[in-house]
Formats: sequence, C-alpha cells, structure tokens
Amino acid sequence: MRIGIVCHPTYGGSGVMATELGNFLAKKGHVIHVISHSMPVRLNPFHGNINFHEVYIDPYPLFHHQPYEVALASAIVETVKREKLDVLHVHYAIPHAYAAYMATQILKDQNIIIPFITTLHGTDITLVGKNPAYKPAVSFSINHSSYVTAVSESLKKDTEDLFDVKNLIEVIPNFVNLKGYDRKTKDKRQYFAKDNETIFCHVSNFRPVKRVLDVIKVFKKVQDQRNSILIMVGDGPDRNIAEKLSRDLGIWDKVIFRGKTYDVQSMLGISDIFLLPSSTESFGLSALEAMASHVPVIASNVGGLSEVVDHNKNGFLENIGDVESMAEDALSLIDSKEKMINFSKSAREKAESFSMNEISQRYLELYQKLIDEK
Ligand code: GMT
Repeated sequence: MRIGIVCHPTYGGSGVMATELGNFLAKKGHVIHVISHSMPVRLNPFHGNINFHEVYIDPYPLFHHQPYEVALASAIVETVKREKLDVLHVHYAIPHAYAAYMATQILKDQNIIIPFITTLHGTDITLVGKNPAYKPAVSFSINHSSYVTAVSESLKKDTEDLFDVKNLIEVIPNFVNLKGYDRKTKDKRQYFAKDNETIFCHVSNFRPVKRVLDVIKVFKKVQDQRNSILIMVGDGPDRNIAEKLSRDLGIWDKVIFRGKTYDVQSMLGISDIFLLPSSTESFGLSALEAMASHVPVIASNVGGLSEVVDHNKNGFLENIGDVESMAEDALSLIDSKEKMINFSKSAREKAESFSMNEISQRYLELYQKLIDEK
C-alpha cells in the first residue's frame, strides 16, 4: 500500500505513535509518505520506503498567523497526486483532520478519490478540541472523516460526550514496539545513580496537564526517606518552575533534567519507577513505554490510564494531586524487593498485550477495507 501519514512532529505521543507506525509499516514493505512541518523525531530516515515531505510556509508580513492548514492541505494534494497514494492517515484532529478534508475535496474536484482516517489522540478532544474557537471545525472534520479511531475507550467516550458524533469511532489502542525496550541496567545505570539509589523517571512535554510539580513533590517525599534520584526527560513550558521547585526543596542535586532526548529507551531501561501524575491522559503512551521496559507506573486515575495500568498489580492509580499516596506507593515498592519484582514482571506482561505487531495489523486491515470500498 502507498500510505500518507500526517502528524505533529514534536515529542508528543501522537507524533511518536504515528511515526512508529510508519517505520513499522515501511519495514513490512508498504510505502510511507509522512507530511509535517518538520521531520518527526522518531522517523527512520534510512529506510527506502520512508519519505518525508516538509510543509514549508514562506512568512508573509500581511499574515498575523501563517495559514498552516492551507499549506498543509496543498501539500497533501500534491503528495497524493505525485506519489499516487492509496490512503491517508491523519493523527490528531487539529488541524490535520480539517486539512485532510479540504485536501480530499480538492482532489475529488480532480476526480481523485482517497479515503482518510482520523486518529484522535486526546488533547485534540479533551483540551483544545472542545474550545469554542475550534469546536465546530473539529466536529465537522470528525463527522466527515472516512473513518475515525480513538486510542482508548475513555477517549471514545469523551469524544461522544463532547461532540455530536455521527460516525462510529473504533478504539485501536496505542502500541509499543516491544523489541526496543528492555533493561539496560547493568551498563548504563552507573552513569546516573549509585548502587543503593532508586531511579525515578518522568517523560513528557512538560505542559501544565502533566503536573510536573507533582512529580517533584512525590519525589521529595520519597527522597526524604530513601536514597533516590529522579530523571526528568523532555522539555516544555513548565520545565522552569519544576527546576525552581527542586532548588527550593533542596533536592536539586538529586533531580536530573535531561531535556529532549532521542534515547528515551535507555532512560526507561535504567529506571525503577515511572511517575505520570497528569490531570488528563487519554492513554499515556509514555506509561506504556515504561511498562515495556519492566518499570511499574505511579499515575493519576484519569482518562485511559486505567486501561494501561492495573492498580496494585503493575502500578498504582491515585487521585489527581494526591502526592502523599503516590509517595507511599513508591515507598511500598522500594521497601519490598518481592513486590518490586512482581510489579515489574506484570508491567512488562501488560505491555505485551499492546504489541505493535498485532495492533498495527488492525490499521492495515482498516486501510485495505477503505481502499476496497472507494
Ligand atoms: O500528552 C501530550 O502532551 C501529547 C499528546 C499528543 O497528542 O501528542 O498526547 C496524547 O496522545 C498520546 C498518544 O496517543 C496519548 O498517549 C496521551 O495520553 C495523550 N495526552 C493526553 O491526553 C494529555
């Protein structure tokens, strides 16, 4: 198949999932064309079946905001025609579903019919999408997509509650390429921690929704009682206040801010406990990646996280902001080697039920069905 993928290229989970899917399908022999405003971080540039098309906008002084959706729709039209694409898969409704709809209408005008699948990821519905400034356009694009998928049952429900949805929404959960995740404890752990220290890890784009201050607060409570260090992976608007809080709390030397890194797998591979205290999380791809690395997760009980983490089995789910309970959960793992081993084993087993091999097959079947119905 010749597949077009449209995604945000940044460190957000939707871009990660879109590019991992592209990398995997390319290996299976499908031709992938990724369209975005810059090269997605995890896209494999060395595979012959992977092509990248940058949407470039020449800044023009008349425009207060550069019209990205128009440029994107035009890039989709050109790529579909030139590369003879069979199907389009757009990740994150804003502005991708809207631009894809426009592109398909322009193509239809030239007698070219191409189906497009919209995959909803979370904040495109729960935060930004429901904003009245975008809602009518998001609603329209969902209802005019050839097919709509959501990454969790929770997100499907939120979408149906918040929008007047006419389409069926199929849940195809996020997945993880299990091969890349494993324990790398022996060789790399020593660079970050002493033998007697527990390594905590948090990975995100440090947006307010991630509640990174709670990560620091949980860690402080644990650090007061047990030797530990915290690795903060990623970057974003709340990084400064998180750094300040760790200085104010006197744990600056125990919190390592790594910034954006390509090698999330190694970071997870040396970690013992993953913290994700978000205020909303449609799925929590970073939690799944941690679990694939055998790392138990302590998270808030929101959105789709309960579809990923089993409370008291491979992690803990607590109320939003309940840093006290989260710290107690962590201490219970640190203080019982047996519990830590069981949780870690169960985390990996749960991650195996989200294997990329099986879940990507569901997308392929969907693409084929839509192509056949064209
Ligand atoms: O969570 C983010 O800040 C990024 C965002 C994205 O779209 O890039 O993540 C959303 O999509 C991920 C992939 O499907 C999900 O795993 C995340 O849970 C979801 N984030 C939220 O719902 C807050």
